[in-house]
Amino acid sequence: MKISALQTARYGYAPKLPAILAGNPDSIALEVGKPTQSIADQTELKKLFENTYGKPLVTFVKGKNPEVKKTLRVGVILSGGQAAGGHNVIAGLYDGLKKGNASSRLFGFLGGPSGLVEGSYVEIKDRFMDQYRNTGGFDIIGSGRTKIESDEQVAASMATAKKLKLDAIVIIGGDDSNTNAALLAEHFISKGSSTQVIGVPKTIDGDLKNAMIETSFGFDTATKTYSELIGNIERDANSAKKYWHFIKLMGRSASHIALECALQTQPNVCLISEEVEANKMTLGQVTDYLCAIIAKRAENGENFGVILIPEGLVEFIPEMKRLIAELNDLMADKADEFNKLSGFDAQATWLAKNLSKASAKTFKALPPAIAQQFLMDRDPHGNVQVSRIETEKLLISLVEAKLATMKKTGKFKGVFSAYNHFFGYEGRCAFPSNFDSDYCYALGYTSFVLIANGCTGYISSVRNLTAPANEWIAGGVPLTMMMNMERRHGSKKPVIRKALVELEGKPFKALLKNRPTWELKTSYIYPGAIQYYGPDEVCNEPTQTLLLERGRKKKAAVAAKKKK
Ligand code: FBP
Repeated sequence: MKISALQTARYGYAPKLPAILAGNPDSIALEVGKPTQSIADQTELKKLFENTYGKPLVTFVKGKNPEVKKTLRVGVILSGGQAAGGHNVIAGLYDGLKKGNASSRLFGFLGGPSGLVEGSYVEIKDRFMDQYRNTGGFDIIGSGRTKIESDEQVAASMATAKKLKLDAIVIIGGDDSNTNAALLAEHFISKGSSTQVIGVPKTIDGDLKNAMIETSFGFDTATKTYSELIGNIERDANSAKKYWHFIKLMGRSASHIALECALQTQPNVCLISEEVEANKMTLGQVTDYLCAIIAKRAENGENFGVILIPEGLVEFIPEMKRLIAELNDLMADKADEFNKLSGFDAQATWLAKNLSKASAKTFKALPPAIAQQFLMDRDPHGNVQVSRIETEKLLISLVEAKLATMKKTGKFKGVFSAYNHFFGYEGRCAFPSNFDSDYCYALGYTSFVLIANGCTGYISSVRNLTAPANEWIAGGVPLTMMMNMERRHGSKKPVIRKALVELEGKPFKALLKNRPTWELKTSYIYPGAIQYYGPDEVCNEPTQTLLLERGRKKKAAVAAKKKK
């Protein structure tokens, strides 16, 4: 098989490891913290997670632990959307297992969680693993979005674990998949299975984070890839000086990706869904805001610009949010009736009768092509598939209409010509940046250490990420600590809380501070492509979000010298 020169070169990249993981696995001990609490709804969650609720935080420290030398049999699952670095999580887990004991074995479940339910797997061995080191994608074993929920699915998963004599299963996924990992860990214990379950924080969306999980893997590579593309478009816009580019960016509900890309590229506008919601902005007000900037730039002779739109925006506009919530409930509660309707016209007539008056009006006002996108199948977790709603096109059509009115009254004197873009899939399978290569390998290795120490119901945690990799801190966080109760598919369910953009947080404040300048004065930054070889500031820089949230950590040795 022919492979690219970069792929060949990346096979030779040795991920940097935290010092604690660099030695022999039997010299790692666990420092066990105090029992933990869930972030909310403690009483309900305690009842639901009788066996796994409230476990302590664990941190790896130097010590002795000959236990890690035992032979282990582990299964691994890639769950949900692709994120750069997944292959390295598996590589870190594989190398850890083999370092602990060369007879340990790793099985990869094919096609996501359904591979566990159906008992479809492949054994990962040296040659197979080596083809995927430091590469993007999830093609090593594939991924999927099946949710292991029903009693039958849990029983089938247990049967697979029993057949393969699995000591543990590692689930590499986002908030929903890690919620699934927590449920599975609990089910396994309550049904007498000794198979442990460990989660790994994956998602380009960057919304699986908290005090102990500083970022999810894939966010770094995805935002750098999109920022390269945005920078290229900015330079084109500033050269041609005749187009407005409306760029929707993946990220589901949270606007972390859009915000990070804005900090990297300084576009004219970056909408932040969480801010739109806080200010209760209607779709009309969002349109007015964009038109005001377009008109002002036109006055300066600049009939061009770049606007970033977070994928989940429509979910945060009050009237749209209400509409989506009603649609979700209706499509779940009256699924039989809804599924019998043939064609959009029949659906629209049925919805006009079943939606509230306000939502029916909102739905009717949408261009039919966009309205249809609101009715597409929900994902297995009951979420509307926001990546399929063409918000960028919707905004262009609303802006066009408004500017035409403004032109008549002399409030807009420029010309408006727009292009729409959607960047999502372009960034999920890029070669992982050095950061993601290192972080993922460390996360995989950490899962091995957690398993070898008998942990279950934990998520692998690697922290202190703005310090050099050898100073990263590794350990485990109880999954129940990150949970609360939320409404899904029409009823209350235990879930890991999504981290949305904090309006009091430093990344958003950095945008706020610069916004007035970026809106009117062309201030674009062109980050260029991800670099894998070269000086630190070119190829090892973490995201702006991480740097602003955590602060830049100096090398410990340098910091100690300065203190003296
Ligand atoms: P995860 O939450 O599973 O990591 O998915 C991330 C994501 O890329 C979202 O940003 C996007 O909305 C969604 O997946 C698209 O899903 P699909 O790959 O099924 O089209």
